[in-house]
Amino acid sequence: MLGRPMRRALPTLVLLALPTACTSPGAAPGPEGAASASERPPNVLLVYADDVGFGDVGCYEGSRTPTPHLDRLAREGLRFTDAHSSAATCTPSRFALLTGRYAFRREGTGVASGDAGLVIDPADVTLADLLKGAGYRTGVVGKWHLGLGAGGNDWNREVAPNPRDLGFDYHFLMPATGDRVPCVYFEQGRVVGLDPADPIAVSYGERIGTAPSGEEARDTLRQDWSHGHHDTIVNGVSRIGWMTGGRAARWVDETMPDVFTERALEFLARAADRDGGAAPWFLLFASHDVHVPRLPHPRFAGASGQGPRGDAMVQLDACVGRLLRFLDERGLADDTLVIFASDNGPVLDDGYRDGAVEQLGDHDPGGPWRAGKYSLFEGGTRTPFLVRWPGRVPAGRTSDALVGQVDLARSLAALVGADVPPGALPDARDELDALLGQDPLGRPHLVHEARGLALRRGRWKYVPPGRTSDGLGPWETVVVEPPGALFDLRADPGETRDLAGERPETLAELRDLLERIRRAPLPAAGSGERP
Ligand code: NG6
Ligand code: CA
Repeated sequence: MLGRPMRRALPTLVLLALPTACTSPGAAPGPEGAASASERPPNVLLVYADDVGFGDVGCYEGSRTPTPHLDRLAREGLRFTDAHSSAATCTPSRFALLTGRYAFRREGTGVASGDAGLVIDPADVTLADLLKGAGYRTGVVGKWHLGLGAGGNDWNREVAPNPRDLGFDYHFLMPATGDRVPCVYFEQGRVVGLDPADPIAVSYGERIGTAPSGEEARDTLRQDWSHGHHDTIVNGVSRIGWMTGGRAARWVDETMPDVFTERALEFLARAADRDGGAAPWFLLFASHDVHVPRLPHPRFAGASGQGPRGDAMVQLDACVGRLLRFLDERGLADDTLVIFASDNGPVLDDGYRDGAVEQLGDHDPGGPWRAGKYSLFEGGTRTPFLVRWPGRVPAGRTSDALVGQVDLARSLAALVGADVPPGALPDARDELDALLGQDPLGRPHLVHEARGLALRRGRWKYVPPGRTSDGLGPWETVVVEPPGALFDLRADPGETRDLAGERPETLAELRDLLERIRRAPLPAAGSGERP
């Protein structure tokens, strides 16, 4: 037992926060009459990166990429070494992050196409619902990839349901991914900048339109494809899926991070000014970097020495720098919990020939962990995770606690004193103590989803029999023979020695535990129980 109440009441937080908030340097006084930080829970800025591996952030082992702003978060906060996305791809990770429910429990949570319907049921309680219910102004800016509307949408009209039905007051999004149509921005239920005289149409079945495809006009492309990605050409790059019209609304990849950052800063300025600064805000800033296609702004060309993939990482870091500067300039840094996380592990060639493999040099995107995106090995989900809250989270420390993104909703609900209705966030535990650096252990066990499910329990990792991918793209397929593989991550972080034959009882325990979790959420959420 962890030996603390399941849900902390806000008054406790207020008492704890008072001494540090009063003495911390640099805390700018709020506007006249505004509530001070100590009277309300913190703002929450969740920076969610795309395909950023453990070793892609400068302050992590293996990195050769300059990321001064993310390194600053580590210096001023906690750097986690055993933090995980819920899955090794985007859609299921984002689903679990927002709903506190493992994605394998819900059909249709695999990588969503660009015309998929909303993957989260508006009846589900989400992280945004809980924070909004606690008085937060809530926003999401960036990559969504959780479907919109009923699916097969008419993008010329309002598309609903959308994030407004999931607790977000504001959204400005890329609907799916950069490599999938529709290649337009979507704000408050509508495509941005659409000319009614040039309606947009999207198809993931029949080809539409007469423009040459990426397969036919391959020699005209600004970035060649290596697998898939050879349908409609937008901004000189071919994508997955077919799209016609909507020309004035089409995005330019190179300016996308600036567009997202500006929309985010506008949201933050509005939210920070609301009620004289008295009400807290939550922003999910979901960067598209370093997902493909990687077309960073020309001002980042050569910034990493690793080609476009590393340059996109430097670009992401610069966006984080702009958001942090806003907090500094507004005197909000001490009142804001900043979290940096990634939706899955790293990948090099993910469908475009952008030099990621050839220009890698001695940069190691996965750090010490095996494989990356798509894999059941550690690199699939073990990703960078930084938490900064000056005065409340120890600065410059490292935590080896086992942390899962599936717990964020319940842990943040506990932080702000929000009531979680029975049955909501079924797989999420209140792991706030681990997030704040007060519990060195974190979760007792964690499911890892790729094509199939693996399980962590303490030092042990169970990978079931079957196929999984290895490497960082191009991939190899590894076949795990029955009864599955068992690794001791403490002794063998690289998952090189299968102990299935030596420790059959441990393997059986993990396999049985995974089966119990698969059948039903376990243990009772937030009970603090350690099996
Ligand atoms: C794959 C795409 C890949 C990427 C991935 C989703 C092909 C050949 N590959 O199907 O490029 O888009 O889906 O990535 O089409 S994720 O990070 O959004 O989950
Ligand atoms: Ca991703």
